[in-house]
Amino acid sequence: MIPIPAQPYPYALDPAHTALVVIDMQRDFIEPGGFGDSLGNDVTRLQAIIPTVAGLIALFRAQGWPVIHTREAHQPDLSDCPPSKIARGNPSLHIGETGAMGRLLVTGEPGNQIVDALAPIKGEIVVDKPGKGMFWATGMHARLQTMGITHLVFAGVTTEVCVQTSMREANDRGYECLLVEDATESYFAAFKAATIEMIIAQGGIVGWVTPLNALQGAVSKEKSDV
Ligand code: TIU
Repeated sequence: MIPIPAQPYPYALDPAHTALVVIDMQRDFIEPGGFGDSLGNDVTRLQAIIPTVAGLIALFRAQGWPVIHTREAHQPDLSDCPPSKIARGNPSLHIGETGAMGRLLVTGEPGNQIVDALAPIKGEIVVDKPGKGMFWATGMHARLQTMGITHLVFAGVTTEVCVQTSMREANDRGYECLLVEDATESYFAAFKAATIEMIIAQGGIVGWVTPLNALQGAVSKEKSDV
């Protein structure tokens, strides 16, 4: 086990059984003209974490630990999108309608892709999820169990929506969850802060939180000690 300095107390990272989950770092949430923009959000807030997420992915790739990328994505016929989700939010464009980057939140469209700077490489898992959480209707739990994964490190957007939902789903399935706090962002600074507080409250009721440099430092120390 590699002890990672974290809140509310050190996280024991199991190097043989840990995967990184990068949630929804898609153009639809991060660039103008996508789904996030259609809901009235300032999408430029999310762009700032791209270098930190890239550093986190690089750490996992260097160790040979699994990297999983999720995308919030619906089938072109929207058969996997509840009408309630399409109607929600009084957006300028609805899910499935055509914007500057193609049809919003539809698989295969330019806006639905992960931003170029964080593009998955061969061998990494890319999961299309119709909900906010990574486990709903994805088969991910069985897949992770087959891989022997017990520990999940989280990054991505948005902190209080898809990241928190996925972390809570993972926590209920028995995974030990660590959120990298400078590799996640929200359209609302207060919601990011509140999410972190909620995760670590009550002795880590949902999991642990740490900055990237603490994770990098602990992993490189472990490597130099052996
Ligand atoms: N709207 C918002 O904050 N987020 C989402 O709709 N999806 C994700 O968080 N990926």
